[in-house]
Amino acid sequence: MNISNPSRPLVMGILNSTPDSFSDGGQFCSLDHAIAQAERMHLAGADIIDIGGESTRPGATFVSAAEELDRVIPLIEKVRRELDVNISVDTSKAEVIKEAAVHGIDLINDVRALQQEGALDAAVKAQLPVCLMHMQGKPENMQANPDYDDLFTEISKFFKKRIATCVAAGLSAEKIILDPGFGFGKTPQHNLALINRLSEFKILGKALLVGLSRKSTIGMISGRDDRLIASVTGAVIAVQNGASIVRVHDVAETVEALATYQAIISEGRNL
Ligand code: 8Y4
Repeated sequence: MNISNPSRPLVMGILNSTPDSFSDGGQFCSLDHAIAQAERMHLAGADIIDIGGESTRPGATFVSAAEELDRVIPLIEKVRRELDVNISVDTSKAEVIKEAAVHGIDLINDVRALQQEGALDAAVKAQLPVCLMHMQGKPENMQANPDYDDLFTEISKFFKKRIATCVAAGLSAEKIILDPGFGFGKTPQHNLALINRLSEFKILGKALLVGLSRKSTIGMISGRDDRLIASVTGAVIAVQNGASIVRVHDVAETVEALATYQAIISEGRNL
């Protein structure tokens, strides 16, 4: 399967590797917990497991490269060894890209679009598919006052510039995936417009990735705590509007919803 040009929509399952959050005296450490979660997502039909060691939620605190490596590399190693699934590394750091590439990952997922020191160089050397995401501002301040002259023009301009820079540095154009960055320096209205008019980015000729799962804009729609139905509905509409990859927490539910969508648009030819 070609991740940056897939023949069907792919589901990327989110694996969080926050250390110690599930430790209960060594009986069931965070590594075991994360592996079990990865296995569940794989069985539920995830095409890609996204492994990250840095929180990019609004206001999250800085994580060093050493800390990120500690969280992410053991997980990558174990998932690679135990599951036949694509692995993406959610990172912006050159050191993490390099080390993850050594362990045979399949995709670099960078919310900072390879703009951090050394990241582009590391990605070029790895020759892996890359997801370049748009963000206005930085995680620390991005939700303070999101502001656009024209949302789609500004994001498209950013994409074109990053594509040009990355290709000039030696990244292969066919390996680039674009992501408008739902929730990253956007108001709820911006976020919903991005999904509604996602197809406008297709002109750039790249696969599109969208991550809206359980984000606060999604929570505002139903007011429910779990955000499940709103997340799954949003994922289906993103795919309908041209997303090639959806990044989700609820893999089983999203896979079922996308199978339903596929059955309808193929009028049952897939059944
Ligand atoms: C609840 C759960 C509320 C999670 C918020 C969140 C994206 C991404 C993230 C995305 C790509 C997040 C790493 C933020 N979002 N990568 N990463 N696209 N490509 N927040 O939209 O999930 S982290």
